[in-house]
Amino acid sequence: RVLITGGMGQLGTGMAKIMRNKYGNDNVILSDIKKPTQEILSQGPYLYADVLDIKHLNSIVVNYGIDWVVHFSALLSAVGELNPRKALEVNVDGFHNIVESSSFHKLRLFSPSTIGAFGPDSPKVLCPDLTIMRPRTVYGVSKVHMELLGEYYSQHGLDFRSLRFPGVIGADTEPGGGTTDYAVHIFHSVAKTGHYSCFLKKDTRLPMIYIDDCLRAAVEFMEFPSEALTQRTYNVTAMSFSPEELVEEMKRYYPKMRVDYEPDERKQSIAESWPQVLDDIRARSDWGWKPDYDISRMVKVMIEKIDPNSTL
Ligand code: VAH
Repeated sequence: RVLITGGMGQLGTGMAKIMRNKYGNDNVILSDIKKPTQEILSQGPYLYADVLDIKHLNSIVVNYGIDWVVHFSALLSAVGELNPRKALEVNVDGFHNIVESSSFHKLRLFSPSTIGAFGPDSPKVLCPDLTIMRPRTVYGVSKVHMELLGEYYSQHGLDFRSLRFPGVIGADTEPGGGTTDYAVHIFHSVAKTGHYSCFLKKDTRLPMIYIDDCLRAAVEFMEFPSEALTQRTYNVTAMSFSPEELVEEMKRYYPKMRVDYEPDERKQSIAESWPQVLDDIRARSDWGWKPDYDISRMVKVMIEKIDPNSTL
């Protein structure tokens, strides 16, 4: 049985869908502190779970016979800078509870990390798994802490696994408070109005991944035999592009689309502190990671989903 925390966020419902297809509906429990929609409720088991309450987490693990935890609860980069205290609470205290409960009950724990764990001193291009990590955001600091603590517990028996995801792009659910969110918002805005005002400069290059690849990576990685992994934390990536390169690709479907660039100072400086291209060679060689979506396939499927008429 799998427990997914942060179930109402960008990745939770998609993850539940994939895992329910594989392991059965009742074997995947989605949880959050938010009230779910009727649609989410109708798809399978849903629970209130506050990651800040370890007794409650322990009671869920025991009462529902949980074996795996997929821990998605976190505040993202941009929103974390607006409320660092809250970000520390959810991302650090919350993780302390999750890692403690997972270790005590001998669970397999997946907790995503991010390109945000890197900082301006990390290599910009082909940033490897092992390198200088001096993030400048509270989000990044909390994720480095999460990686290190997970790896520490894994020396003492916990089956901890983490992937450093780039910006995740998907049509069904929207990210909340991230720096890479523009690459999702642009599709909705252009479909509605033909226009988008971008909060990053046009040449800000960042690593990205389409949500199906991202979730498949997480499931394949979680299913991989523990002994065959040579590390507990891996980079994964699929593509890198700047807003203007994304616009170029979208113009094949929307030749008349207009984009203005009005960089948000905070988000711009966060984006500039991150690598532009990740090196995920270890994920590819150790457990066979391979993305299916490049920029043109991602743009095509995003537009087909969000604005089906425009691709006719
Ligand atoms: C953010 N999407 O922008 C997140 C992320 C790739 C960075 O973890 O904050």
